Amino acid sequence: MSETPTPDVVGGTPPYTVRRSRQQMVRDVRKGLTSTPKELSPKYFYDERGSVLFEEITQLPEYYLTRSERALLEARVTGIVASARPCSLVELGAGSATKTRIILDAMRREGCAELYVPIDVSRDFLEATALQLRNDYPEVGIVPVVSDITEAFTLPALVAPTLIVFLGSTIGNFPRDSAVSLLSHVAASMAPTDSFLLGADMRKDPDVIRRAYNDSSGITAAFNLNILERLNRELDANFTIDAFEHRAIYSTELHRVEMHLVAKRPHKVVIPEIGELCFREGETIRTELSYKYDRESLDDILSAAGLIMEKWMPAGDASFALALAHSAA
Ligand code: AVJ
Repeated sequence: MSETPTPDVVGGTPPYTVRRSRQQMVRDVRKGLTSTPKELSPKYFYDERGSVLFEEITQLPEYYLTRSERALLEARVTGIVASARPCSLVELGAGSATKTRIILDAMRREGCAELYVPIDVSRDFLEATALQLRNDYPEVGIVPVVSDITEAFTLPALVAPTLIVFLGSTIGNFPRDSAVSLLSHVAASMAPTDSFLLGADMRKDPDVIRRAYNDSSGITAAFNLNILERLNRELDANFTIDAFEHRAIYSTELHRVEMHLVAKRPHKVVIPEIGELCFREGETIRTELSYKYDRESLDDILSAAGLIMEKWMPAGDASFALALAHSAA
């Protein structure tokens, strides 16, 4: 991990990063909505409202992922910290860092909790998370970094060894090749004493998975539609939200959930910096992929990225798994 202080550290936030990310957003949205089929990156789900809606999703009875991973972490964290012996914890896609506290508590018990670096694309949410963590872990250096994890980012100086964690099965948002390239960056930045912990959702009864993305209280639908509300808020688009409906399907061939927004009627949308977009009735915008794994498919991604799995920790009900790895280099 390169050890130069970065301008994206919250608290020292020059306007440049904000401008850059807005221009990037315009480029991404133009590319996605002028391609066939239309698509939008799931990273744009996570504005303040989207991050709050996702927290609500994690509480839903149908959305088993967070509960499964939390129970697994609670059961295995002592062993993970004993073998990784981390003094620094770096988290990709930290969100509210609720599960991370299980790891920080175990590092504290081991008397080696020096530094926590949460990385997330949602600035406001990350600031709120950091504030809370500073209160609860006054002895730990909390250095949040605002960045899209698929982009190059630099980290503050770390106290070795470092444990890098990527939880919540967010790896599932990335098709194999982009997952491998993302993890290759992680592997390339790891010292021989560093470790990597990956959380991934396992393949299971398709109906269980479908229900997790089509919850009966409609929170996932609101989370999905919020991406259009965000384009209205931030790019002055004129999407009519109820002209679209949420759809989440699970492909048992591709082992992935696909989330879409379906146009209920033919209509036009204008985004000033992009132009006029036409939607046919039934045309969709794909907003997210969420791949599901087994041991082989995870081992394949890790080893292709230059990471060697040293611990395979499936949940008792095989619903979720954690994999601890180190760099092959
Ligand atoms: C945060 C990407 C892991 O794919 O399960 C939850 C996001 N999308 N409900 C997932 C999500 C719909 C979630 N990840």
